[in-house]
Amino acid sequence: MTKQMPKELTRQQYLDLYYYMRLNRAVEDTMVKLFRQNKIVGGLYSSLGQEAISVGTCYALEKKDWIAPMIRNIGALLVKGVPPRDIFMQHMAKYDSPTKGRDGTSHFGDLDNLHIVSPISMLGDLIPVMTGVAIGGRYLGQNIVTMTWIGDGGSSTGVFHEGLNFAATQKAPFVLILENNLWAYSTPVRRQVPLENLADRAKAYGIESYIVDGNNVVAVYNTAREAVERARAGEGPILIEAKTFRRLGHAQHDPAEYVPKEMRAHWEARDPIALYEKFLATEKILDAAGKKAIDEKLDTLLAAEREFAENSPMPPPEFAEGGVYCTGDDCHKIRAKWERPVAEVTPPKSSVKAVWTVPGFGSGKGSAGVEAPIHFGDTQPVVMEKRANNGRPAKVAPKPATKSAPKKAKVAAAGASRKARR
Ligand SMILES: Cc1ncc(C[n+]2csc(CCOP(=O)(O)OP(=O)(O)O)c2C)c(N)n1
Ligand SMILES: [Mg+2]
Repeated sequence: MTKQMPKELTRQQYLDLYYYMRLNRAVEDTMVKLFRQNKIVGGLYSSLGQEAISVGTCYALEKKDWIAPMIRNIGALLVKGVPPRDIFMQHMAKYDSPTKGRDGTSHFGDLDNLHIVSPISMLGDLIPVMTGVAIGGRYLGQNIVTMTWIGDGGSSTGVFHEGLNFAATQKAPFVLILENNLWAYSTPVRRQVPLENLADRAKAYGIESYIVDGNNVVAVYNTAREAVERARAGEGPILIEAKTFRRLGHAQHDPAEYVPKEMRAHWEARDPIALYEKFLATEKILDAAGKKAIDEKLDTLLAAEREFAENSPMPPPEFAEGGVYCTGDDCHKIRAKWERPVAEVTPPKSSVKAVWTVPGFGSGKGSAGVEAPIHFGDTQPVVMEKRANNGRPAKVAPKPATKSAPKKAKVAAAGASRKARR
């Protein structure tokens, strides 16, 4: 399904999308300067030309929702509320950075406040992780949606398929954004996927998908918003393919001379910020004075954030000795934020009824033969009929629950009840 551009945002929302795309680009431009000055430790990746995707998708989430960004999703970090100084310091391995200089690029998260799971470099691995966060949230009655991003290249990893299948069978409230920027390092998408539309990968798992122009921020936002709402309502995971182009090389070291000139020219003429500025001017949402005010706001903000980052010290040398292996509470405390009483969700009482139930994905029998609030192969007959035959009636009735059903059947939980939805 391809989305159009309905005019249904408020003036402030239109302006927010513009501001965050500009901020995304300005933060990355600043980091290119820092890189050239040898102040960035390690590689530097760019989302030039892809800002509409990170910004438009993350802007569709609510504060309580969870994201796990990848290397080209600085825009999503900014929309979630990460200050530019943290991004600068993280790339510069400074002592005041979120990881205190122990890790680089965007390898940091914020589990307590902003609900950001740190990126995992192994492409695709965030899909099962964010599926887990989604079903964990559902179990705890949080009504959250989780989101992560994957590239065209990453969509060919095994874990992409395992993860999406897992998300689909669990009806996880999870939205996956597939940024098809036509290149994976120097490999063109045509050479690594025999599909015109990568959204078609969703068909293998019986889930919904959308295709959207990744350079049109309003279309991206509207599509993501619809997907997020559907996932939150219990419809299961949704895949969105955003079609775009990687304007720079894989990272700063890569001049990307393998990209045909005509292809580059075609996409440079479709810059998402320039296109959006035209739209905002036509719709009389942003005039020259408004644009100048945003220019100045960004200049002031980034000068201050950069100064703070540059003045932050490097970690003391002896700091390198610690934290290699977690030593428990003196390293970092891991505390679950239970929204249900701990006793209720841990053994021996953990088979208590789920807060929500997803229609068609409800209770089954646990190993003890009693009703448990989760299915592990103990699915209701009507569900099996639908799934096994693409909605047509099944010829064979599904097997009843067996005694060998795993013990875990009692522990985890199923989905969302209408009661808990907001
Ligand atoms: C499982 C795995 N294989 C290989 C790599 C090395 N690697 C990092 S980025 C990349 C290319 C990714 O291309 P794509 O998924 O299209 O994302 P893009 O860089 O275009 O945003 C590769 C091969 C990795 N990180 N993880
Ligand atoms: Mg790619």
